[in-house]
Amino acid sequence: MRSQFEDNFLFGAATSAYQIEGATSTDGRGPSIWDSFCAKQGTIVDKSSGDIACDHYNRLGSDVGLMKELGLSAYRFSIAWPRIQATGQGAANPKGLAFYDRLLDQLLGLGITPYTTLYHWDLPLALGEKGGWENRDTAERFADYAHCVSKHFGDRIANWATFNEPRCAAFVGHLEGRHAPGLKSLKATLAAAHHMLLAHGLGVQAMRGNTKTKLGIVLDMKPYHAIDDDPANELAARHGDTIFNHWFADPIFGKGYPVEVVEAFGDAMPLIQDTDFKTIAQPIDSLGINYYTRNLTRANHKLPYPHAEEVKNPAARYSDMGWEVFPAGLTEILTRIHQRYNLPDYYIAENGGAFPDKANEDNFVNDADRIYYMEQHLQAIAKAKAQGVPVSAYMAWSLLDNFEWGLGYTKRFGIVRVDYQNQTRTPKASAHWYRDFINGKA
Ligand code: GBH
Repeated sequence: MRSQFEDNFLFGAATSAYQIEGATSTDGRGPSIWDSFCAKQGTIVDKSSGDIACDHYNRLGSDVGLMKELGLSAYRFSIAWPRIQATGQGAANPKGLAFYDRLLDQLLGLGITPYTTLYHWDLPLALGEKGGWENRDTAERFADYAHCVSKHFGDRIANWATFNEPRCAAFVGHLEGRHAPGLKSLKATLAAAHHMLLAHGLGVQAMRGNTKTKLGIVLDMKPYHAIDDDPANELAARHGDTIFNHWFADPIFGKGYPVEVVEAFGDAMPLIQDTDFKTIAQPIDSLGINYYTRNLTRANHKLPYPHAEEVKNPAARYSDMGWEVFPAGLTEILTRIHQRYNLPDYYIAENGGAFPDKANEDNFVNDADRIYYMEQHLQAIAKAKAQGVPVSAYMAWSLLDNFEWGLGYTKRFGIVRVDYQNQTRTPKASAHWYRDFINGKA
């Protein structure tokens, strides 16, 4: 199986700052919208927060050592904007930069290729209080932050993504209200979506002169499949698919918003300036895709546009998130996206599953479900590669069990178990399997 991937194909794991770092007020880190969201009642199912999380901030050395032991050749992490600029603007905080300098030194010293994301949802609270992503000025602030980190870290980071899942940040944060800032407004959602896209374009512009390495973005994607051939269901699936997979990608790759988006939401859209689409469509070098599942769809006109209701597949396996395990969807997404946008490079920035892990008294987890999941999805990638899609890396989500946003610590995605009582890390069976796979032994 390893032989279906080139020798220089990177096999890594991914994390994000707020989900693992903890140390939320250490060394000059300012508060983020997630700190204040978690402090509100009724936001996080187990009333937890990322205050301590995996305490990664204080366990950097041993965590990177663990990556090496597991044979990883790449690591995708995110930079916490409020560590770099406590209020989202002004001079960079030297202690914040120093933390990521240490991380990079250790990764590079051990031959692990660093991939980074500048925005994995932890907006500085001071900017949140000025309207957050509803405020167009936040895009300018982001460009300034992007300039600052790219100038400092330069070519030591092999692959830069401006955003992680802007779709999720816009919709789950501003329409569903389950993520920070917890709004339920279509107008806020559309403004946030547009301003994040604008921030992406301005950010790429700001970084281009500071680094020769790859610039891009990470989008979440999943195919929508109609439950049967009833034309109403097929239409709902088609519209759902466009909204989910192309709303963000189309403008980034120079096509503007899909017509469906403009038709459905035009009246509630924020002010779009003439040059915005040109700014958003900066050439990029690499697209990261987060893939977890598909959406099996039935039309339901009681739901807002795209009137797509997700239904269960009685024949399928499901993860602990209630997501169908559907590896073929990853081959489909990769081949479709390549056909439509024809990019020079793709990587899987996240893929993995939460499963009801049971640890024994030694904290060991025999997570056969996760091994099956990873193996099937790696095979799905190999299939897309055989059809000519240039995929160059795979990042398992996640290196560690961590803070799963609104679901707190109730879901475990790690290939390494974290015992939150004492912060012990124990590689699960999947981590052993992954190491063997990477070494050509599985
Ligand atoms: C990715 O999002 C994220 O990039 C990553 O941070 C996350 O840990 C991972 O997937 C697994 O979910 O908080 O109650 O709204 C994919 C989109 C975001 C959908 C988190 C599920 C959790 C439910 N996911 N969301 S809730």
